[in-house]
Amino acid sequence: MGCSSSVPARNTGGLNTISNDSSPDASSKDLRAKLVLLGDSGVGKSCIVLRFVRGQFDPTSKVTVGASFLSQTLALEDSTIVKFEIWDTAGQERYAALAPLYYRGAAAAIVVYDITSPESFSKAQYWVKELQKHGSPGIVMVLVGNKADLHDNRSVSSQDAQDYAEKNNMFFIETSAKTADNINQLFEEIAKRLPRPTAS
Ligand SMILES: Nc1nc2c(ncn2[C@@H]2O[C@H](COP(=O)(O)OP(=O)(O)OP(=O)(O)O)[C@@H](O)[C@H]2O)c(=O)[nH]1
Ligand SMILES: [Mg+2]
Repeated sequence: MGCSSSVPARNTGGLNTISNDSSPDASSKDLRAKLVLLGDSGVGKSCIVLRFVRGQFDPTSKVTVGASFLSQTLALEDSTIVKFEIWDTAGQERYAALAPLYYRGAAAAIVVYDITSPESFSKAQYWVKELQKHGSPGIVMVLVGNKADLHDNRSVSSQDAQDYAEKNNMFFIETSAKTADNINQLFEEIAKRLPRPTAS
């Protein structure tokens, strides 16, 4: 199981404040956003990132160890360029204590479950509570039901997830890293919700 990319995991030891290396010609509308993915092991976090960053799906790669870092830019319709600095965390229980190193200071969090796994939906709720307690104030939180291609084995209803998301002020979307369904939309919706710098 696993879709960790072949990019080596970069461990920053938790020093994950966003550096200020925007190029001199960067437009003032351009945004940089630290984004973290959280969720149970095997729900498809690494596959979602790999699909978004490289347009690939690799069903044979490994579980994430610690965390891995990737970045990707996205151009919005209003011509804003958003650079996502993405921390893909490891969902295995033994890594749970590391999570704060990655979500601290994050502008957005994607909490992922697998639509065929009620346990993973419970785990997602655990991460939402943790982010509410310890995440940045105003963090953009998104609930993602992944593996939507496995709808024949669905065991978390879209309605339940939508209701939960609404109660917790989250955007909700179902995706498939395998078919690429809703993957770009997921990141576009996050980009639209990021706070814009106040005009000067
Ligand atoms: N059918 C289907 N399988 C998927 C999808 N996304 C991921 N998978 C499979 O689910 C397994 C786990 O995917 P990963 O992306 O490695 O899971 P993860 O959440 O990163 O797991 P950890 O790194 O351990 O936290 C892999 O075998 C993937 O091929 C999807 O959208 N549909
Ligand atoms: Mg992973």
